[in-house]
Amino acid sequence: MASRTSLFCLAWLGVGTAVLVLLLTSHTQPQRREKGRAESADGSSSVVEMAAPATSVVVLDRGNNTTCTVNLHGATVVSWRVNNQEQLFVSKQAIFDGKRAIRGGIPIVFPQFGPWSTGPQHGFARICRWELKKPPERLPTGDVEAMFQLLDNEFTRSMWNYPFSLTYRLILREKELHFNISVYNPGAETLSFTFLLHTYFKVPDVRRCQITGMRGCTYIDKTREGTLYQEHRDVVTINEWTDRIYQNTPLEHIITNVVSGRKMRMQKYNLVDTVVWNPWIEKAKEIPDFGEEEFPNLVCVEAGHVSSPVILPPGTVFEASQILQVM
Ligand code: TA6
Repeated sequence: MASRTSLFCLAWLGVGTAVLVLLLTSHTQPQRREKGRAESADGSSSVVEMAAPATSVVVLDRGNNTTCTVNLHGATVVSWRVNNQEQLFVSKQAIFDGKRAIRGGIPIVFPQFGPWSTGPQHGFARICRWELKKPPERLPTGDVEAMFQLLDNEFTRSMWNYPFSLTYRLILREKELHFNISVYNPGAETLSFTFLLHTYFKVPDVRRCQITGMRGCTYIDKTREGTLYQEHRDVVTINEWTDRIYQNTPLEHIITNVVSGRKMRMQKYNLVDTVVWNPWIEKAKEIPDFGEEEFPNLVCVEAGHVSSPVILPPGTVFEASQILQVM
């Protein structure tokens, strides 16, 4: 005969799941009035439904004030807190209307990096509503895993008329966040696309940041008409408008002087390029959902496959991953 406690837990689990299913229908961003919250039995997750349009946020909670918050709009990671320290930059002017891309966090760029003749800059993945394929679950290691999926639909096919399945698995560890991406081609035609994780790191002062791993790499400088140059410095620093696509970069970068002066390690697999961006003073004024004074507090270091397209024959899968680690 099952004990009273286990009966109680089972009952609570049933309730938690029911609420979870109910709430995955709607909307919006933390600043807005909270309407409902569902916690999972093991405390590893909550889905927050807000009282305004159109997205849900999914929270992976590892305990010890270590959380990762994902907005289903674009499956955009909008917060990663390690021991209560926020690691990602989100603009105070960011717009959470379920339509435009979120200015900050980690937007997903797919199937087109940069300007696009048949669709918006940086593709549609960051402006589509994604499905929560697997709600956050605590793993035997104590880490928390969740999976998100975007399938082709009428909207995506209006710009890119191909079937695809894009899956995004996140694992929240003690001081690490793991991203596992897979693109499956279920169709009869070969796909050609570019992909990037447009990561906005929060920093006290970008002028004090250094990024390793670019020495010897060629880069396309978008601040100088896309001219190709070679990087000769051991560490890249930022003291002006910077917008560079570094090609064939190594598997690892270290970014110094991120939150509270710590270092951030970025490891990447099958993401052969690294984009480094900061709009600086003048460009910041041109970005409507960005505060003019905010440019010193972010550095974008973006792992991607952008300088040449991924060619994906029918029935095959492209897999890539990134690990961010607070050092
Ligand atoms: O990744 C760097 C970049 O491509 C820059 O050229 C700049 O445009 C930035 O992305 C932001 O793009 P967005 O479309 O989000 O305004």
